[in-house]
Amino acid sequence: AHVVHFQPRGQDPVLWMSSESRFDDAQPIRGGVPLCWPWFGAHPADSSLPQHGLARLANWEVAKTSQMTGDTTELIMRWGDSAATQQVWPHAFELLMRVCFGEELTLELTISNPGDKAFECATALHTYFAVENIADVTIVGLAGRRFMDQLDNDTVKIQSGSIRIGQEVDRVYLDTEDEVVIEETGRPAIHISKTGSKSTVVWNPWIAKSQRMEDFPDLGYQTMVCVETTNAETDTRVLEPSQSHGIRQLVSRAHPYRCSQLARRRQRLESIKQGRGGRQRSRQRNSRGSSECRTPRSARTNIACCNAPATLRSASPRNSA
Ligand code: TA6
Repeated sequence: AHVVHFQPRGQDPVLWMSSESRFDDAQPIRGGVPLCWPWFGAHPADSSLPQHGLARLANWEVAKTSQMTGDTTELIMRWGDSAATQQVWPHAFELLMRVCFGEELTLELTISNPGDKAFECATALHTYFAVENIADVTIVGLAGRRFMDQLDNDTVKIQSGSIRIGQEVDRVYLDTEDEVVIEETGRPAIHISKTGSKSTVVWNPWIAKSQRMEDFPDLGYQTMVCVETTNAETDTRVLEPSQSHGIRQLVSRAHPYRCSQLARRRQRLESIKQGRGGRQRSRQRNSRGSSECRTPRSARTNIACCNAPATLRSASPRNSA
């Protein structure tokens, strides 16, 4: 149940995929949206177990496909416990992954406990976003939030303002249900909203770690950033028998049509200013104080946003969808 690609028609891919990723049963796929469950990072007690849990290496089955209204396609994948999983993680469970590909990408993981004892789990929709140049990126929405700095012994710090990335960053932001926006100069912003999650991870491996990962191009850090919707660290969830928990991430991108309009208007203003010392007009700015490309609802309905069929892989090369 690993989304490997999402590209609205006429736009650049929204998700990043390593050109050196493997697509075999032994390795996780490097890019798209890996599913981390039932633990995040290294296993708390046994470092020999797979990093980020079992879900992203498992074979899921297609439970349902349907064409919804407009251009949206729904896919539901299922995975449950087995003798093999019980050996590693001794609990009954069922996971349903619902993905909707349309003008926006919706990922919704529902975790259920059909067993007779409670379990605690961590989850991450470990999403790799594609950017043109990380140097031009600003991540907005986490100002003032506390975060655990995974590169500094999990020291808890406070985010001052927006996030710019000029080195390795590996942070778990805590107590946040905020929408996060990936802004990039001259490109449509990517909006990431969520439910069922109070922690958000921001990761970029930068140079040295990129070179250490054999399925990651040495310069790959320049064109990606992970913003992950998670239940991690202090946000893990306990499911009592018969309980379920849903974690959901909605990814939308301002339509480039609107962005190019704004860019043209900005250029005209600049040339007027330079040419005739023109009146300084207030620039269109959103509430966060930075200009943003957001397609107004009306513009969206006027522009065909047919989406190229995204590709989803059920974590097994044999039955990629
Ligand atoms: O989400 C950030 C992180 O936990 C980093 O520490 C880094 O390890 C990344 O995940 C990728 O992990 P992976 O196991 O996919 O190489």
